[in-house]
Amino acid sequence: MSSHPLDPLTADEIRQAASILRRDQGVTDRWRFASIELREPSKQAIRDHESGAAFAREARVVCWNRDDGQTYKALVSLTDDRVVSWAHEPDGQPNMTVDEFLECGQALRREPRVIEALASRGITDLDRVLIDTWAYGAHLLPEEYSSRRLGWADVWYRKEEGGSPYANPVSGLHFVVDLNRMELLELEDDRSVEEPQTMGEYVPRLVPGQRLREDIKPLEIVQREGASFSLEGNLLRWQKWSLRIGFNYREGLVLHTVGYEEGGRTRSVAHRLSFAEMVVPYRDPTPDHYRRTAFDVGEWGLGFMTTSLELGCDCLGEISYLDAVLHDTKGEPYTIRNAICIHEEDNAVLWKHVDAQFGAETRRQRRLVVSFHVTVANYEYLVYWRLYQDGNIECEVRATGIMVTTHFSEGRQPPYGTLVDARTYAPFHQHFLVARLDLDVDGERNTVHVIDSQALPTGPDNPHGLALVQRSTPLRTEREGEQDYDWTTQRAWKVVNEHVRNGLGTPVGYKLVPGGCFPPMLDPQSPVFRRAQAIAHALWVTPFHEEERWPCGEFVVQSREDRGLPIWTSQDRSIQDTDIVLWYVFGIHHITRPEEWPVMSVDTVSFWLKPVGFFDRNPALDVPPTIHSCHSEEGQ
Ligand SMILES: [Cu+2]
Repeated sequence: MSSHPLDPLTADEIRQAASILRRDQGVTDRWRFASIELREPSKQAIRDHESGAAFAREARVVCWNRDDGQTYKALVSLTDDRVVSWAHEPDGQPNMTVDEFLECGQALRREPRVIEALASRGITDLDRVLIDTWAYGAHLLPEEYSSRRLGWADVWYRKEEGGSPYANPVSGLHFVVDLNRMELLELEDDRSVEEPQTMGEYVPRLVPGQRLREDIKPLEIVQREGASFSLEGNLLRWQKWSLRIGFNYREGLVLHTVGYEEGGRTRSVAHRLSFAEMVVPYRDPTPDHYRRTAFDVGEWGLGFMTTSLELGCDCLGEISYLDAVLHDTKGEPYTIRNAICIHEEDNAVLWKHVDAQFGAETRRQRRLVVSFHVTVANYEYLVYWRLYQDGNIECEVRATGIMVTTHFSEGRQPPYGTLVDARTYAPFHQHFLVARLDLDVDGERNTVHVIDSQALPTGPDNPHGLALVQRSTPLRTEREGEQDYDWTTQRAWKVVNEHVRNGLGTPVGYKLVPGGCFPPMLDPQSPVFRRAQAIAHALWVTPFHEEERWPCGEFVVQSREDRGLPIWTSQDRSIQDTDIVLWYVFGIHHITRPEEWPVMSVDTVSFWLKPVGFFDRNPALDVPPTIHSCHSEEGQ
């Protein structure tokens, strides 16, 4: 039973949504369910619920018929047990699914041409072969197959039991597959590169001569009285913060209705925070890599790729976990145990001053962390949303896992990557993340200002050339909302509510402090850039629209162009004093390093949302000292 309109779909609700479509729309066993998710209620419906109104439950479903390849989008009322709408999507190729990934690997392992190609390279133990299937972009689809649902696959090989497949690329061997028929269409086999002797293992027993460090003593996090947050269903409360945890197949973790309590009432900061897309172009035009342009959110789904977390490994201390419920392509629900981790962390000093006469006053900083991890084939992304006692919100992403590598012939290393092992390089690539930030700063009527620092020229009022001012320019339309980072002005963006003033008389606001943003560095004509125009800017601002959720378009598998942000914003709607959504593009410009082989230590990027005049003064003055001596009045 769901107890709040924002709770993710339950297993029963997923089952019900699928069975309604089987009953009423002729969805048969030849169909696949690509996605079944909650249709989230409107802000009004949430407010109505808070004043006691009943709420209805609806599911959004995307499914397709494998026989004719046609895609349909449905809206299903679970409350009324009926189909609300059913629409054919002639140009829609649904997201890739885990079932297809697994079935494709199995089908190819049974395929005589594949068995023969592997045998000719001395690979006969098929249990040690890993076949990774990737999605295509429309521009690279072979013409004769352009109407099909296509995957292309590369091949990896475990040299020994328990060994890493990504240690050993089977260079030059690729398959093109019809995913609806699980039929091998093309086999590309270039054996011109001889396999080098490499060592790509990271599990200790497989690393030659590996001795583990012996000088690490246990570090334990103990909270004898338990953690200081509470979790009732999906409602999370910690100190003055409150929010609801959501989860879906595509964005994975979603934070809803993030608020901070002040003066006995909850002040809204954000209605919804999530990752709406991730684009990973490999910047290597050689035959092994030119198709490698992953849209990890739109093609695969961060939810579907979410992995279970383990206490003491992924999270340390007093942890609460939430499970996630998703579904397979038959519409059968399954549970990802411990999908979301919630815990508190000590984060060194929050504030401090040493008074010459009376000594130090020091407060330790706590933060509440809500996190989840995804594994997308060779790579993992670890996502941490952190709430701080002084109203700050930090969003951190860590990339780890195993880099894609490829072999080359003696003396022929391509310039598009870094040498990491014998005749082996790791291609350069980029990870662009698009955070969807539906901020509601003290209500829905918000305006974004671009904030630039500017040094004034020397003159009569500024004889020493010291004057620094801040230019605050409201962004009025979607065109103006297309923003790039400017290092020379230390640019940031502030979301203000002109209708709510703080005690100082200025409008309340929250600032997006950019981090980890970089330009796309792509030719405007390059296929991946045409499909991912969303990465052209560091920030986009749109007026809230329920159907505008996916910045590179809803259907990015085999897409030809970006049907998300560039289409929506071409209307050049007003973004002033209205309910707005910020789309922040950041990530990792990954120039690979030898130290990232054979497994990559986390590469970390983050951005912050910080209150600017949201409070009248430091809201964390009331944080108590942890021990007596941190407090000067009694600590002398
Ligand atoms: Cu990377």
